Amino acid sequence: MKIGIVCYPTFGGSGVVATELGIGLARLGHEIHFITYRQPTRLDFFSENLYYHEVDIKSYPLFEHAPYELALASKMVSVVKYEKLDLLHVHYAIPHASAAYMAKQILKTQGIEIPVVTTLHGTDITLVGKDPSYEPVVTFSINNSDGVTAVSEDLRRETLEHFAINREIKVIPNFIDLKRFKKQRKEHFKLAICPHGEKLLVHTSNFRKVKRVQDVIRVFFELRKEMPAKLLLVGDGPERDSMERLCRELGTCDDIRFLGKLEAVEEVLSVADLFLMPSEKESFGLAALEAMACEVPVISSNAGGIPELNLDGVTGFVCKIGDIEDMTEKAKYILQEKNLPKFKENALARAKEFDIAKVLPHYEAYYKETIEAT
Ligand code: GMT
Repeated sequence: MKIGIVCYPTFGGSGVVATELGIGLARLGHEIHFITYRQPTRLDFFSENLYYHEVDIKSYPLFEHAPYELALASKMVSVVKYEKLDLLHVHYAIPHASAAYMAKQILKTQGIEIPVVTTLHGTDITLVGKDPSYEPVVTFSINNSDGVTAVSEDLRRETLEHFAINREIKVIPNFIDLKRFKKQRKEHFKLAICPHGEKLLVHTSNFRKVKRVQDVIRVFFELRKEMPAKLLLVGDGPERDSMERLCRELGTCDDIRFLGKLEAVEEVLSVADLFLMPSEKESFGLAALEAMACEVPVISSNAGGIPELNLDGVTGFVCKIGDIEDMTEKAKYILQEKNLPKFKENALARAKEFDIAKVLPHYEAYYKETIEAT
C-alpha cells in the first residue's frame, strides 16, 4: 500500500507512534509518505520505502497566526494526487483530521477518492478536543473519517461519552520495538549515578501539568527517607521551573538530575529500578511501555488507559491519582531485593504483548478494510 502519514513531528507520544508505525510499515514493504512541518525526530535515516514531504507554511504580514491547516490540506492534496496514495492516516484529531477532510473534499472534485483513517491519541480528546473552541470540529472530523482508531479502551469510551459520535472506533494500542527498547549493559553508567548502590528511579515526560511531575518529586522525597535513592528526570516542558523549585524546597536537588530531551532514553531505562507515571490524564502511557520493555516496573496512577498496560501487583502498582503515600509504600515494596526481580520479569513479559510485530498487522488489516469499504 501507499500510505500518507500526518503527525506532530515532535517528542510527543503521538508523533513517536506515528513515526515508528511508518518505519515498521516501510520495513514490511509498504510505501510510506510522511507529511509534516518538520522532519520527525526518529526519521533520521535513509530507507527506499520512506518519503518525507514538508508542509510549507507561508507567513504574510496580515496573518497573526499562519493558517497551518490550509497549508497542510494543500500538501495532502498534492501528495495524494502525485504520489497516488491509497490512504491517509492522520494522527491526533486537531487539526489533522479536519485538514484531511478538506483535502478529501478537494480531491473528490478532481475525481480522486482517498480514504482517511484518524487515530485519537489522548489529549486531542481528553483535554484540547473537549474545549468548546474545538469540540464541533473534532466531532465532525471523527464522524467523517473513513476509519477511526483509539489507543486504548478507555480513550474509546471517553470519546463516545463526551462527543456525539455516530461511528465505530477501533482500539489499536501503542506498541514497542523490542529490538531498540531492551535492557542494555550500562553498569558503568549506573555506577556513575549510584556509586553507593542507591536505587534509581526514572520519569520521562514533556513536564506538562497533566503529568503531575511534582508527585514524582514528592514520592521520591518520601522514599528517600527510607532508602538511598536517586531520581533521573528525562524531558522538558512548562513545569520544569516549578519542579526545580520543589527540589530546592525539599532539599533533594543533590539526588535529582534533569537530563533534558534525551534521544537515547533506553540507555537510561536500562539502569533504572523503577519508573514513575503519576499522570492526571494518560490515554495509554507509551513512556511506561518503553520502561517495561527495558525491564523496569512501574508505579503509576489509575488515569485513563494506564491500567490496561500496567497490571496492578504484577508489572508494578496502580494507585489513585495524587496518592503520594500509597505510591511511596508500593515503591518501597517493589524495591525490596526479594520483590524486584519478579516485577522486572513481569514488566518485560507484559511489554512483549505490545511488540510492534504483533500490533502492526492490526493497522494493516484496518487499512485494507477501510480502503475496501470506501
Ligand atoms: O503525553 C503527552 O502529553 C503526549 C501525547 C501526544 O499526543 O503526543 O501522548 C499521548 O499519546 C501517546 C501515544 O498514543 C500515549 O501513549 C499517551 O498516553 C498520550 N498522552 C496523554 O493522554 C496525556
